[in-house]
Amino acid sequence: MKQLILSAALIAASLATAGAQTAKTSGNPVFKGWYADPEGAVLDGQYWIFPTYSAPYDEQTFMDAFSSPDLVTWTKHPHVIDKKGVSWAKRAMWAPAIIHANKKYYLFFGANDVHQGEVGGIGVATADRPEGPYKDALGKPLINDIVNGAQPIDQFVFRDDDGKYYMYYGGWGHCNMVRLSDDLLSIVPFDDGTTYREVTPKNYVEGPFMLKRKGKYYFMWSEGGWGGPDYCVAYAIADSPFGPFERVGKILQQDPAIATGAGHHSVIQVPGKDEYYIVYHRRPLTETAANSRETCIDRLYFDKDGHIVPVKMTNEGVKAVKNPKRK
Ligand code: FUB
Repeated sequence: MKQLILSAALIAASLATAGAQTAKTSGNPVFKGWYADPEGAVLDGQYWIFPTYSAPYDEQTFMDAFSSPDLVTWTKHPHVIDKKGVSWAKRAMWAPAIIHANKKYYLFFGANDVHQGEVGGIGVATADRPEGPYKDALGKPLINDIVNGAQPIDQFVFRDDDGKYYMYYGGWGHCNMVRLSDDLLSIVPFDDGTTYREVTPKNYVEGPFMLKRKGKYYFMWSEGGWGGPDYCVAYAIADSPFGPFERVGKILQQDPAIATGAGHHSVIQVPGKDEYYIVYHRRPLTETAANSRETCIDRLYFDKDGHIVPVKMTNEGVKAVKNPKRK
C-alpha cells in the first residue's frame, strides 16, 4: 500500500513538473534591471534585445544587449558599446537601433540629449558580431543638427524590399525620415533631391518604428511623456514608406492592473511566419520615478482586416518560440 502511495506521488510530481515546463513563459520583465526603449531583432540565429540603460543621463554611458534562443531565456551581453569608444558621446546614450547589412552589424544610437549648437545626436557604430564590441564608425554624429524641429534621437533603420534603407527618427514631437547609403554610413538624397522629409503623424512625440506586412507599411510611434503614466504607442497604415501616416489609434497603453507608462516599442517577427511580438518598456505599479522602466514582451496580433489589435500587457510574458536558427 505504502509503495502504491509513493508511486502515485511520484507520478503526480513528474506530471506537475512536465506541466510547469510546458507552461514556462518569459515572464515580464524579460530580464532584470531598469531598461527602456528596447529594439528587438533576429540576428545570427538568435532573438536579440538592445535597450537603453534607464538611469540619470550622466550614468547612461554604455549599452547592454540581451540574446535568447526562444524569447524565454535571456543572456546579458554587458557594455556592447561604451562612451569610451565614442569620442563625441558624453552622456544620455539612448534608444539603440540594430541592423545586419554588408556582413556587419550596425548599431545606431543617440547621445548627449543634443540641443541646437551642441555636439551630439545620432551616431552609428559597427561590429562583426551582434554582441559587439561596437566601434564608432564615423568619429562624429551621423545627424547632429535639429532639422524640422526634430531632436536627432530615437532612430529606426528600415530596409525596404527593394533594398533601400530609410531611417525614421526624431524627438520633440517631430519625425523625419532620411535615406541611407548602401553602406549605412551617410545620408543620400531622395529621388526629388531632398534629404530630410518630415513625416510627423498626429500626436507623435518620439520612438518611431516601421513594420512591413503583406505589402502595407505599419508606422508606429510613442505619444505622451516618457516620464509619466500616459506614455503610449499609436500607429498608422500606409501604402508607401513615405506615408502619409494617418493615425489609426493606440495599440499599447497603461493598464491599472499591470503597469503604467507603456511605450517606446519595437516588433519582432518570427522568421518566415506571420507571428509577431511587441517589445516595449513599462513602469511597475509600485514605481513613479521616470527611469524606473523595465523591458517587457507580449504578443502582437493583427485582425482579419489588417488592423493591429490593442496589446494586452501581461505579467507572464510569452511562451517559447522556435529558435530562429532551426528549420
Ligand atoms: O530613454 C531615453 C528616452 O526616453 C528615449 O530616447 C525616449 O524615446 C524615451 O523613451
